[in-house]
Amino acid sequence: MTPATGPATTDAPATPTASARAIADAATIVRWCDTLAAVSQDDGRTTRVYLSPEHARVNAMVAEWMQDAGLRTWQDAAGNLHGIVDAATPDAPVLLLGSHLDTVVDAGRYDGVVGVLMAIRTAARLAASGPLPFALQVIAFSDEEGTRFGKALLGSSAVAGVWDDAWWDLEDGDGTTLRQAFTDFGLDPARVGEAALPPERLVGYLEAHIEQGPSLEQAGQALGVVTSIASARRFSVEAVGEARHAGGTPYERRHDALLAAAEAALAVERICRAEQHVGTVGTMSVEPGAVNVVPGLARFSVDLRGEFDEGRDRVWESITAAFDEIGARRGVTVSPTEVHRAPAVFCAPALMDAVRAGIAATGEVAPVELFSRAGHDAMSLGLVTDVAMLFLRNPDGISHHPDEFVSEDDVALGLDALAVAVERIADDRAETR
Ligand code: HGY
Ligand code: MN
Ligand code: MN
Repeated sequence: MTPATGPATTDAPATPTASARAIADAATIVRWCDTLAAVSQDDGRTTRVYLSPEHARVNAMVAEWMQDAGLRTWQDAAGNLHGIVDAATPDAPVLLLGSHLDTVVDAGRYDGVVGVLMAIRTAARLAASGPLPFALQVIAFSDEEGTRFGKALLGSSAVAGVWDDAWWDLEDGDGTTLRQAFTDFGLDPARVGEAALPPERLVGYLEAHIEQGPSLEQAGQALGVVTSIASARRFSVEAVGEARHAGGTPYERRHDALLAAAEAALAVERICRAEQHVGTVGTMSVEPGAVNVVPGLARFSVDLRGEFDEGRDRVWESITAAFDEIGARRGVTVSPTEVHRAPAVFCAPALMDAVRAGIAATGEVAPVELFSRAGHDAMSLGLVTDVAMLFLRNPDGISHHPDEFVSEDDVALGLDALAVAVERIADDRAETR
C-alpha cells in the first residue's frame, strides 16, 4: 500500500514536518472541534453529558462526518457511535481507533473529541491508500468522564463487555437513574450486553488524545508515547454532624460537618503529596446551607490516582484512617462510598512500537515516553485487548478548562503518526503470517 506519510516513512525529515494531507485534515478537525464545542446543555460553555439531548446531537453530527469519510456507521446499545471501514472479508480481525465525545462541566474543546476526529480522518486516509489486513473501526465513546453519574468509562465498559448491573441504580444530580436515562434516550437496558465486541476479533485499540499535562511542552515535542494509564478510584463521601444555631452554639457543642469535610480535603492533599499520588476533592455541598446554621451535612467527592493499584489502595487506607480520626475528634461521621475503580493499564509493547514508528516518521528521533495520570477509554479496552496511546502536546498542560488547546500543526503531525502506526500494525501482522 502507499505509505501514509509519503516520503517521510523512508526518509524522515530533520524537523517534524506534516504531510499535505495531514495539514488539510488537521484544519478540518480543528473546525469540527469548534463546531462540537457549541453543542452544550449550558449557554456560553461546553458541558455535554451521557444520554443527554446533546449526546444525541453530536452522535448525529459525527455520524454524518463518518459517512462522508466513507465509514459505515451505527449507534450501539450503550449510545456509543461506531464507524467502520470494512476489510475484504466479513470475518477479518478489527483494529479499533477512538476516544470520547462527552465532556466535563465547562470543558475545553479537544479532550476526547480530537481523538475521535483524528480516528475518522485516519480511517478515511488509510482506506484510500490500499487494503488493510483488518477492518478499521472508529468508536466515539459516549461516556468517559463520568460527569453525569459519577462512574466514569460507562461507554467503553459496555464495549469491553465489563458492564456491572449494580450501575443501573446510579443517579444523576436530579435523581434520574442510569436505567431511566437509558430508556429516555431510546436505549433498552436489557440489551446493553449487545454493545460488547468479541475480544477474539480484536487486533487492539489505538487512541490519540491531548496530554492534559505539561510534559510534552516542557520537552519541546509535539507527540509522545504513553507507557501506562493511571490506576484510579473515586468516592462520594458524606460527613454527618449536627445542624445548630450559629449564634447560640458554643464551639465545644458543635459537630460541624463542613469543617470536618474541609479537614478531610486537606488530609487528602497532605497524604497524596507525601506518597507521590494525586488526590482531588472536586465537589462539596453543605446542608442545610444557611448563613446562620452550623452545617449538619457535607457531601464531597474524592478522585485518587497513582501509577500502580497497590500504591493507590495503600494511600486510600491512609486517607480513610485520617477521615476516621477527624470524624472522631469532631463528633462527625465521615462515610465514603466508592463510585468508580479502574486498574492501571499498561500499553502493549508491540502497539507502543507502532506508535514510536509513527512519531519517528514525522521526524522526531527520540519521542517522549510518559505515564498518563488522566483516565482514558483505553483503560476499559485494555481489559480485553492490547492498547496504546499517542499523546499530543497540550500547551500549559491545561485541560478540563475552556482554555485547553492543541495546535493545528500538532494535530497534523499526530495524524501522520497515527496513520503510520496503523500501517506498522498491518505490516507486523503480514510478517507473522
Ligand atoms: O478524569 C480523567 O482523567 C479523564 O479526563 N476523564
Ligand atoms: Mn477529560
Ligand atoms: Mn479524555
